[in-house]
Amino acid sequence: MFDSLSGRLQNVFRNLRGLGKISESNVSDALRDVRMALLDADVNFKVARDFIEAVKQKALGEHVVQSVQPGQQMIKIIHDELVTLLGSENAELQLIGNPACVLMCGLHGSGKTTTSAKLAKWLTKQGRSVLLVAADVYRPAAMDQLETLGAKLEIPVFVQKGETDVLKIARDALDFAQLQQRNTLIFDTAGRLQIDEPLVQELVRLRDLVKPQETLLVLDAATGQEAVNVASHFDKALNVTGAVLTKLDGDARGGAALSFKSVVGKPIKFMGVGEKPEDFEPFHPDRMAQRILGMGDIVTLVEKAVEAVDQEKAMALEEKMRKGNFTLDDFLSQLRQMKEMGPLEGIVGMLPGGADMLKGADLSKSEKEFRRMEGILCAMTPKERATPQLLNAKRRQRIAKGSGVSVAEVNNVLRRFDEMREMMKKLGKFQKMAAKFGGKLPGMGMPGMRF
Ligand SMILES: Nc1nc2c(ncn2[C@@H]2O[C@H](COP(=O)(O)OP(=O)(O)OP(=O)(O)O)[C@@H](O)[C@H]2O)c(=O)[nH]1
Ligand SMILES: [Mg+2]
Repeated sequence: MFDSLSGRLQNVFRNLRGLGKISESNVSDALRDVRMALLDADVNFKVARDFIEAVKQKALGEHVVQSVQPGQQMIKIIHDELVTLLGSENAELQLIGNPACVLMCGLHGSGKTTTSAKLAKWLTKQGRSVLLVAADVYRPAAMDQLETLGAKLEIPVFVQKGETDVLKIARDALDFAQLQQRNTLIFDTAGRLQIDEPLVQELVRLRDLVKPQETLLVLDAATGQEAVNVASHFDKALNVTGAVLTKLDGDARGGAALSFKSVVGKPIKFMGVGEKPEDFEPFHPDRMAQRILGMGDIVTLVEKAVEAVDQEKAMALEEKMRKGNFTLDDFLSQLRQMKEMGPLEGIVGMLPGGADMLKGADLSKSEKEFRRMEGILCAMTPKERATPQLLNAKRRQRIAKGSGVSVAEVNNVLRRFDEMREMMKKLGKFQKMAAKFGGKLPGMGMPGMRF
């Protein structure tokens, strides 16, 4: 799904990650690449232009959060804007009334019949009693196709073979639904190669008769920008309530998905991701943005980091570490901050590639160890934490007793602390060096994240 767009944006992000500062010129460079990627994905040029402008305004205007690298912040801005572009939130179907009617419309081959069946299955799972209505009177095989699909899913299909009056079919279907106590009707209509007046007129008459709560435009995601023109036409004539994007499992470049909401102003409600009835999902703009950006859930991670870390403290800590003044008190507050960010598994899972990292690791062990370390550190007096040299054998024994562990474990924590302090001194030097080369070390202001 959107492989090419995804790959290009991820390249831009790779460069952005190392960004030490957000400035007009480096933002412009990155955004030029983003714009090209969008245009190549067949996104409407006005949509691409507005998108870039919005990101730029935010990037240059945004208060820089100290604990997050500027490049990462920029990635988050692009992500958020992409979510807005895709529609912000999942838009649910509004099916009030009994019966509730759904009218499917769209071009020839866009997936109306398949989607009608998928939606029928989905709504049946939600507890609705659905009646599929074969309202395509032009293609002889169309009614058979819907009938077969309905039979497979064990969902009734209203068919009047040979009938050419769509309005008559619709009236009879409504009567039949009442008789059979079906509370939801899905009308599968005919498609055309191009949108034309007779088709539109027929759909308008059908709509006026059945008064659907939902008029869904079925859009083939592979159609690119052209899909947006089609969508505008359908919307003008029928005032659609939303779209279903189909064939997202293919090599769709993404243009239709990314342009629809902002050009037509209606939400994408569902997506089709395969030919089978179960290849169908509600459309979630945020999840889609994350898929396109292929970034795990770095956004949530940045948000959590911003919430959990007191920024001034974090900076003071970094300073201390560079100078080698890191104390056991600092060690303790680091442990606690990490705990505030939530379970380790959650944090690692959100990092790009984190899911792979998690496969072999036993993080519950690390978490237990964290807790034990915290217990040991808490059993020390503030004076001992500030001046670890005070910790002679007698004091270590007292601490072990106080925290319910062996002296060896207390020694172990202290050894790790020493190692960490050493590592940090080195890291401080290394960070300075890396900065010279434009690189940046991971850790987001939280050194000591070792799993
Ligand atoms: N891979 C994939 N194929 C799909 C999807 N949705 C529909 N198709 C396929 O697209 C083709 C056309 O689907 P139909 O449902 O017949 O399209 P239609 O809009 O009803 O076509 P007409 O009635 O001729 O206008 C079929 O071969 C479907 O199996 C999808 O989400 N993914
Ligand atoms: Mg059809």
